[in-house]
Amino acid sequence: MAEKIILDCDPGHDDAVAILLALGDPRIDLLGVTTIGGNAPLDKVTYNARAMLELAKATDVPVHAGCARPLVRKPKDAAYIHGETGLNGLELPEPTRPLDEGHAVNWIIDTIMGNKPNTITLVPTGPLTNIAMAVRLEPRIVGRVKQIVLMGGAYATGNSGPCTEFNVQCDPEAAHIVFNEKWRSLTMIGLDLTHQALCTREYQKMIAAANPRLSGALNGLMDFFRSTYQDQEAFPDPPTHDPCAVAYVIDPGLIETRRCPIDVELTGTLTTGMTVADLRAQAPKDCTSQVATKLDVDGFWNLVAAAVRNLG
Ligand code: PIR
Ligand code: CA
Repeated sequence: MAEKIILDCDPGHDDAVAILLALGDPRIDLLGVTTIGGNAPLDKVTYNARAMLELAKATDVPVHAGCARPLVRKPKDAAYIHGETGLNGLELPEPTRPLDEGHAVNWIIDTIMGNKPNTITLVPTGPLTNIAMAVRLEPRIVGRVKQIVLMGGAYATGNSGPCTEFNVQCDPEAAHIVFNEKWRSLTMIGLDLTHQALCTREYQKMIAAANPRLSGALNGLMDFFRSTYQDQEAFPDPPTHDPCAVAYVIDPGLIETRRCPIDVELTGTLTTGMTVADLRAQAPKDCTSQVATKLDVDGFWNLVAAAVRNLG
């Protein structure tokens, strides 16, 4: 039985790859895509999500637009990495499926409450505003969700600041809500893990060769992502963050984790938006949260290539 997931995202080059992985791998049942303002404003990322589904010929998957801004802070974007559209560098087909009606937060709640308990996995790969809103509106979702596997945070080095990761820093109050709920299981796929998922030119060749129809789009995505990552973050190749969270749902054996309490700093002078993971030996071990530490890099890219091949 395929794992039912809700992908809450802000596409974004790596979110786009996460969508393709979720669609192409037979072990995932993508119930719907919800969107959140992050890498680009809400209208742009929502269009991008719909266009990516069109590109993958997955017009049966609903898209619900979520929150346009964080709970407390001013919105910010990541045009310096993803360009003005959020997905600069590739030509996308016009979506044929109209945007689905209903706010993402309501759709997330209705989907979780309308399915059997312990069957739905939440995969947030953008700021956590929608998830926090859903938790406050319907607290029973926390006990009903099978697991939450999120891309966000870092226990060591940040990206948008020395020790802050972009998604959590965008909406730290929302992240604080999400990290402080008693989920059955919460896995933080942070930068500590995703900075290992570099799309080298070799891996890019491999995933592009897996699907001739999508090779132009994949090369467009990765060429743009590589050039901004070289210019803005001094990386040789782009770390492909978001599909790592989907990969963990598909095959947890690809990612090593460590169980630990995690909280979010809201009042630091240098650290607001930092995820503080208590990795001390004496930290309580009765928590349900864990951080991702080590990626099977080859296994990960093989998984992406196989999924892209399946998309036809
Ligand atoms: C990536 C992102 C934002 C800013 C930078 N510099 C790089 C986006 C990605 O889509 C991913 O979900 C997360 N936020 C990584 O911080
Ligand atoms: Ca993202």
